[in-house]
Amino acid sequence: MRKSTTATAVAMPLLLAGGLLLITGCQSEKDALSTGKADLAVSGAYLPQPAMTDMAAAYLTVKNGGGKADQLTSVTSPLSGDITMHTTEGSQMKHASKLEVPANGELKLSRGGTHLMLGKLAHKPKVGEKVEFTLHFAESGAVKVQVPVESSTYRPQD
Ligand SMILES: [Cu+2]
Repeated sequence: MRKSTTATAVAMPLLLAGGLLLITGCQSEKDALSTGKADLAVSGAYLPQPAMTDMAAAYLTVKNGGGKADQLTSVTSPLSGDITMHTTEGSQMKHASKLEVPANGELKLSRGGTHLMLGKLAHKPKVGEKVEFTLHFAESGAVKVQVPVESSTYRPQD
């Protein structure tokens, strides 16, 4: 008896090579997350009348009502060709190359804390005078502020 072997035809399923093209939308997550913009407002600015003509300090608050952080990167004024940003750690002042203005938050400059330091004054500022400052922000660009000169002992009411 002859054993017949029947070739079993194995039907190979034909894999359609044409893959599905996943059509992905063009909207990027990044766009969706950065819809917020920095929205800055400067308040409470003052410059205590300095005792000397070579140096002064100035204080202000920058409020950010927007959903994106910003950074104060430099400050200029006709009163001083040498304005730097300082933070205070303990009794030491440290130079800061930029100051963060958090999203939906504020950057507060105050006595004993973060402040603007003005050197090489063009003249000695007097009480009642207003000094123009230009604050330069990374996101929001230049913001001009008129800063009143107050008495040397002036303290803002919070
Ligand atoms: Cu300082």
